[in-house]
Amino acid sequence: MSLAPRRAVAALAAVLLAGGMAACGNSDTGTDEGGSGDGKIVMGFSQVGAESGWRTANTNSIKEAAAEAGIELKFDDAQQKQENQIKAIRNYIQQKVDVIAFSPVVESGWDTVLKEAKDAGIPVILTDRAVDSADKSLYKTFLGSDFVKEGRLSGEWLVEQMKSATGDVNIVELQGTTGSAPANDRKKGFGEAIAADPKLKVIASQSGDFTRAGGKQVMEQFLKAHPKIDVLFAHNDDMGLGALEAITAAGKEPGKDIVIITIDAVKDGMQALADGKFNFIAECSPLLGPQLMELAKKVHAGEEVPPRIETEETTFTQEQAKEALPNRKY
Ligand code: GYE
Repeated sequence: MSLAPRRAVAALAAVLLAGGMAACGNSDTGTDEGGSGDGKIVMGFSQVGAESGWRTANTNSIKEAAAEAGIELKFDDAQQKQENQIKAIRNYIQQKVDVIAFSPVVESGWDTVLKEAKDAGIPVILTDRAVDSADKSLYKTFLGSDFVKEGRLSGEWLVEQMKSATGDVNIVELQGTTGSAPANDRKKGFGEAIAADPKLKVIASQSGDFTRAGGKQVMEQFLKAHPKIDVLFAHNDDMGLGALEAITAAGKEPGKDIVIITIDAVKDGMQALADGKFNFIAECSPLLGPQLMELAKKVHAGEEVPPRIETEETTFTQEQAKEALPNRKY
């Protein structure tokens, strides 16, 4: 008997609360229509930073695809800092966005904030980089490359290339951001592949943080410390491009005196490959935007999505780079 009035009071309170929130500038009235209030899906995206040509192409792809898909995008650049990403994700949770997507700078340390998103009922999509959380229910899916494979393909090419070489082949490795999935996985894949030939030896391996400046600086140190360097394996084009400067300054010819293998295949990298300064690139596609928006629509609609979606990629030799370069979009 007292139920009906109580319900009415509750409903009134809800209306007042929603009205109050709207007055405070929060456009989300708590309906199922999503955060924008006009029926548009709202996505909060936390980007790693702007450390490389790959990242710039990735950011452009996400922004363009969101506009095309009619998804309202809230975008944050974390400047390569995990704490900034966690802050951005917490903001998105507070703003009650419909979907959170992010490219985790490192693999570890996400469980708490992912749990907060889950408890708030906001689905999370990982793009580009993976997390090491044991609880896979903390995110809906992971869209990105197989970094182990990229490293392995790079290593396999080198094994083939050095088949008839005599004596030790000294390799230096420029690693990506310490603790990031692509740095961990590319190192692993490459290491496993070159283990097939005991004369292939990694004599130095250090992080250049995926940047040109980092690549140049670390390569300078490598060149000073090691008189005989036969091969450079750089975890991305940008570090390889930075290293080119150090190699030339040391009076060596990149691509001839030192064989250079990189990953990504962005335009500047492909140009260096076509010019004979790089020797091999394993592709890593940054154009994840369209697939990400598709996934966002699906998870928002409550549809099932596969837990892992892999990007399709290839590899390039110098000849192949010359052919592909004119049609390269990024
Ligand atoms: O290879 C590198 C970028 O996570 C796959 O991050 C990405 C990597 C990419 O800075 O250039």
